[in-house]
Amino acid sequence: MAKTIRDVLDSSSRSNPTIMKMRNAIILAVTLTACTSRVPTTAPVPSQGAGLVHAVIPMPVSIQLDTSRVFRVDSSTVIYVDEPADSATFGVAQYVRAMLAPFVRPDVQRTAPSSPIPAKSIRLLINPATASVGSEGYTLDITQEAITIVAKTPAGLFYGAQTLRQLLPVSVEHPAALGRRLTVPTGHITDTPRFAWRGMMLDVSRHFLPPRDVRKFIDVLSLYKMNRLHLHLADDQGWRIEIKSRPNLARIGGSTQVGGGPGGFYTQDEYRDIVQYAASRFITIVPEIDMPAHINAALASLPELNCNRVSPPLYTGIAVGFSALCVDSAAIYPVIDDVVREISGITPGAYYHIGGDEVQKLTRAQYIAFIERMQTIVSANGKQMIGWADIATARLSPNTIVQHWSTDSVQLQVARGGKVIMSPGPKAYLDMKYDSTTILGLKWAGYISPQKAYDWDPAAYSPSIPESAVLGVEAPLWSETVIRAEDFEFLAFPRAISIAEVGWTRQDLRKWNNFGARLDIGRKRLTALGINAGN
Ligand code: TNX
Repeated sequence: MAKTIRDVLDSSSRSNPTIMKMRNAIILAVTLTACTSRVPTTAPVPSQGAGLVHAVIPMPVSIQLDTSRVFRVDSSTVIYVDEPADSATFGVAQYVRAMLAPFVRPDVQRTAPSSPIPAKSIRLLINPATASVGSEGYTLDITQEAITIVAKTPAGLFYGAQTLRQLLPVSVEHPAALGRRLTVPTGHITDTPRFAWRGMMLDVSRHFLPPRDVRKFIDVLSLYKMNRLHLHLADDQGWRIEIKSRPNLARIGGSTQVGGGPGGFYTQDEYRDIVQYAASRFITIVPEIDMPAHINAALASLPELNCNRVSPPLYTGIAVGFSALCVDSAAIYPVIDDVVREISGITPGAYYHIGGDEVQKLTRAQYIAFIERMQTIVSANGKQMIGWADIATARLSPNTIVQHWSTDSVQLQVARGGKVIMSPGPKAYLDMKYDSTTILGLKWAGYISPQKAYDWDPAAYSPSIPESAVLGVEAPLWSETVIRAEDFEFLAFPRAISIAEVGWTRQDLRKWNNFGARLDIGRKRLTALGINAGN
């Protein structure tokens, strides 16, 4: 590869000093690649005097670019998918068309795998033989004549398209901007994620976030190749999902929020729409109904969940740990069965999150028996159980996943060979303030700058959690202090993007200085997308 690029550059650069400078920068990048690793990787190399060669986040495994030659998207550009293309592949092609509108031709074309495509085209190709990039990886080839994305799966194509998007000028995010020129440097990218689980959590209980704002989060998370959105759908302050067999849960439990505002909940149709929208961007929705504590909204809605059969009032403060289901009462289990069954029925993803954190009102034996019973219920509904790592004290089945957040029992999960999602408070909690001057947010886990959210290795964070146990990373955004969508965005971005690169990019390819420089351009992209980034 290096030799080919060098040959091409040599033939065109001698007579032109500007091209000569670029040639040198590119050859330096390619040479570093060859020196640093057996797998072709390009350490981020600034081009001479011109800042970064590219600002792609997360950093791909291997990226080699020639910024002196470009592919230009224009009104003759056609998007092709190779037959047979399933609906997901076709959906990615339409996503790319919408991303480049109004430049490209409006119809996605289908073509036979071996047929030549016209110049100036963008081609998406599923090739099961691209095994080396795994189920979410891709290769992206850009010449002056054509752009080709190849992957094993539609998800891989989608991530290739996101890399293409970030190689385009930020103005790609401004369809109405005048005088846009959509050019992409030529080059070759090979990419695959480090971790399978790259997620964010939205706490829509403490403050409700309407569906359109959740969709905006989905758009931005998918731009950074995140693939899980965990929705914390119930807590003391609000129950946010319609349960048809128990309408009071949402009607009463969803009627308020922290501070006493109006609350809200998703109807099942709205939830289905969110799930479907997320799936079109290769994000799996992970629903959480926190139990047996963090449950006051449900206790206030259904008297039979309480040991004295009397509902407490709705709660609008921010204390934790004070509520609990009456776990020894047979009356609560038909309700739980209904909840798990209905939510599982509208959730195509494999996971159901039971919460399980911060229980103060139950004995250890009651807690463990409850978690084990939940495991049976969740699995009877065909889902894989997840819980905050407090649940690791129970006898968990091998495929139950725990989410590490603080001083929990994660080491018990590791000891039994189970998987862990890494959400350590001091690194990944998006509800922590950036610094002492941040108006929103909490600070119990410390201040978290974008650099602090970036500078950690999930496989080395805790001596008791080896890499083999780490399924991936997730950044929770608890919403005690955020009310409007702009407030959610203020705490989420850009730190969720730091976490996106922690989840996707190999540790040896991550350097804060380089990420910080790419993030400066990423911030412009967020602004163009109408995101209220906080730092
Ligand atoms: C801890 S993390 C909680 C949440 C709070 C959050 C605030 C976890 C499993 N529980 O209930 O909202 O801290 O940062």
